[in-house]
This record gives sequence, structure tokens and C-alpha cells, in this order.
Amino acid sequence: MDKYELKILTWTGIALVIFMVAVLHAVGKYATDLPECIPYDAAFQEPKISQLDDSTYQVFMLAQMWSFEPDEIYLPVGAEVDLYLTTKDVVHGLHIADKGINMMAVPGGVNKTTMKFRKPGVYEIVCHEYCGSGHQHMRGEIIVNYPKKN
Ligand SMILES: [Cu+2]
Repeated sequence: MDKYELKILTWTGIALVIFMVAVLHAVGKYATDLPECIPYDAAFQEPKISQLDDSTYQVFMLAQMWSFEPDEIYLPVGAEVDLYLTTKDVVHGLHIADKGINMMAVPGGVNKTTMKFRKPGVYEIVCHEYCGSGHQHMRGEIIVNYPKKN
């Protein structure tokens, strides 16, 4: 093997390790999973929020020209959310800056990620894919509050 090939392979390996460490760091820092594609089912076209237990939620989010449904989601601190995203018209995006989330909403496809909300606050959702003349109106919020006292 040529010594330049060995240098290139060595530096490529180092860059790959740095990249993997950065990804794992981001997953831990933002308490999120990497988004994944799951098999499509028409049930994901029905927007809904389900509470599975004290701290676990499922959100079926539907993107459409030019809104997200649901566009306001109220959660207690400590909530873990499985977010399923699809669209019924064109390609949209979903970006939650404070959680490091960046997902695509593709017709006929479902993307999923899991997030944990450790801190109270308002987490703004925006569409980051230009999807038409009303694109700038595609917004939503996840409002994380302290848990209710019974
Ligand atoms: Cu959009």
C-alpha cells in the first residue's frame, strides 16, 4: 500500500470516529433519537395525541399546506414522545431547533423519532422545506410545563 493511501485512510478513519462521537453527543444532549422511516399506514394521516402512561406520549403529526396538525401540544416535564410525521400533499419539513430535530414529511412515507423533554419551555416547530406560497405560516408549538399537581 502506498504511504499516501495509508495517510488518507488514517485521516478518513479519524474523521469518521469524530463524526460518530459528535452524533452520539448530540443524541445525548438533546435527548432525541435519530429519525427513522417506518412502513406507511393510512392511520398516520389521522392527527392525534395519545398518552400511553404517566410520561409516555404518541403524537401522529400531519403536515399539509400550510399547517401542522396538531399545532399545539401540551406536555409535562419529563415526557417522552414518539413523534410520527407524514403529509397528505407535498413534501414538508419539520424542524425543532431546541431539540435538534430535523425531519422530512414525504407523501406516502412516515418518519418517526423519539424525544424526551427534560426542561419546561416552548419548543417552536417550523417547516423547513419550501412547500408553496403559504410556507411561512407552517408553525407549531410544543409547550412543556410542570406536571399538574393532583
Ligand atoms: Cu411545509
